[in-house]
Amino acid sequence: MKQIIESAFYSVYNSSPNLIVRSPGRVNIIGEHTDYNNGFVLPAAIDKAAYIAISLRDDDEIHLFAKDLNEHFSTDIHNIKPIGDISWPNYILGSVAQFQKLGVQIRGFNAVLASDVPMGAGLSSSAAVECATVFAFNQLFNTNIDKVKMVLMAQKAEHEFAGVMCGIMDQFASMMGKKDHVIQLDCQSLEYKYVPFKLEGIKILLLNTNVKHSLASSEYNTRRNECKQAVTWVQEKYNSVQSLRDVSEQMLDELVLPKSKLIDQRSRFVVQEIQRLINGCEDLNNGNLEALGKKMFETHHGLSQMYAVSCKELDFLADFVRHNPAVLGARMMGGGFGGCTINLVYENAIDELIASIQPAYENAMQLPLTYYVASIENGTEII
Ligand code: GAF
Repeated sequence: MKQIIESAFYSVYNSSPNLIVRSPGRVNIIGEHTDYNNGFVLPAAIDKAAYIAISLRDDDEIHLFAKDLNEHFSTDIHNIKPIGDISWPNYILGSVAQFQKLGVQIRGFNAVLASDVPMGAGLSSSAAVECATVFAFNQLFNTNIDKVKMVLMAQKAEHEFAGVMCGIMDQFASMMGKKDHVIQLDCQSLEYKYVPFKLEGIKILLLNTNVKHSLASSEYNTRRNECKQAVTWVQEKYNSVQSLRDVSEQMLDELVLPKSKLIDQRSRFVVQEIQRLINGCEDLNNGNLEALGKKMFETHHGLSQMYAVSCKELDFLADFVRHNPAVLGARMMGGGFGGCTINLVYENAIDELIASIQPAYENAMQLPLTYYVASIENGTEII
């Protein structure tokens, strides 16, 4: 990839880049829609990544080229604002804007973006671009910002320029990932620990529905508000409660269920999921992957039936593998309404599984099913 992006840079700008940064996509083993509720998540960076090649200019102009889309975009440093018609420049511009907000005197630059993180697959292709850009700027302008602060800047780029009020998980996983480890992240304190995840004979198999329903970002923001509503109702009696992290199912029985069955279902899923992750981490520490896998299926059920962020394509894939003894666990992953399922599968059974699930899915959904065996890699880095 390094050579490909270097030569693309050369052919567009007729010079070599000062810097190339790689920032990966992510998977999440368990703990979905818990990050913006101050709960825990268990993500990891993977072997699919966004790459940004970049050089500073002597003037104020910004020139961007997205190699995979063969699209150019230009603006200047006095005019950095979200743009409406195409999305990819927003991830870069939103990240650069964070440096301007800090008062860093930035200059114009030329950049080429390339990525093998499939778009719309729920693998955080946008967080990868944001983290790559923030990391590159920190390097180019010697701003010495620590990595967790850079994660927060990348998250702000998504909020302010893409309009998705995402939690911290995706940017954290992309920036902080560590080879063969998952990150057990407390999204309230941002304390984290790396847990080894090198599983003998077991692989992470991603099955891509190849759909991204248009509801995805509007429903995401709606779920956030539904969770907030539940917290507000609980706070009427328990005023020390700050988020769903502090809420129990008894509190929901008492203060949310009587008011709204829908808000109860949404918030109950989150309360259960936070606990499920804590128990799942114990399973992982005890090497009990069967138990962890069962919890992944429970997560899928909750995301589909209670949190209502699944879709028929994701449900098809999770249901298809549910009773397959070679699949320890499976569930939809990420924000929902399309993208991938994550499956923990015995390596020697993958070919057989693909041979049966691919035609079944394509026949039922009239869509292609693609798949990736993901390995866990390091987070954002200069290459
Ligand atoms: C998306 C968001 F970007 C994350 O912050 C997280 O909320 C996830 O959906 C759901 O767990 O990927």
